Amino acid sequence: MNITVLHGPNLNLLGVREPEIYGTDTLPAINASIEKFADEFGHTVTIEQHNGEGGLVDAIQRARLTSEGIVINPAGYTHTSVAIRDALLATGVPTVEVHLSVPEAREEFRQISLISDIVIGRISGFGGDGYLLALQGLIRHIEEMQADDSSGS
Ligand code: CA2
Repeated sequence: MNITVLHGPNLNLLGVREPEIYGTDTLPAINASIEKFADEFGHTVTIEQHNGEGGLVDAIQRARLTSEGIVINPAGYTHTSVAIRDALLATGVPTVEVHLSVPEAREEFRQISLISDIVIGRISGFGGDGYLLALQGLIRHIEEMQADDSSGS
């Protein structure tokens, strides 16, 4: 199966700024570990990073045609974007939300996620490893859905 992995605004700066919050791994290094992990399980990934909300919305819409699942870290848009929420709802592709840090342990404006109630799972606080945990859970979820469908129950 193919999974779309989406990184939101400023995550291209990972490893370069604020390592005390977001760690020292760069985005290319995290992406390489995601590709390796998917490949080991016989799956493929489409990975994109967008600084703009529209780019993320377009990528979510494309995922409907290309992917069985979505892993997304909407970064700052987590707390503000009705458009990303609407795109995920319209697309209907099972989605896992990832955060490198634990937003709930930080400023008050990070306490709200506009997508947490529409995703199948949420991983936070494990840095770049969170994407691998999300992939593992999402692949298992999709395989179980496919097994249920083919058993006719
Ligand atoms: O913990 C996360 O993964 C966040 O989604 C990261 C966002 C933040 O707005 C969310 O509240 C939590 C920020 C991403 C910005 O990434 C940077 C990386 C390096 C240097 C500066 C920013």
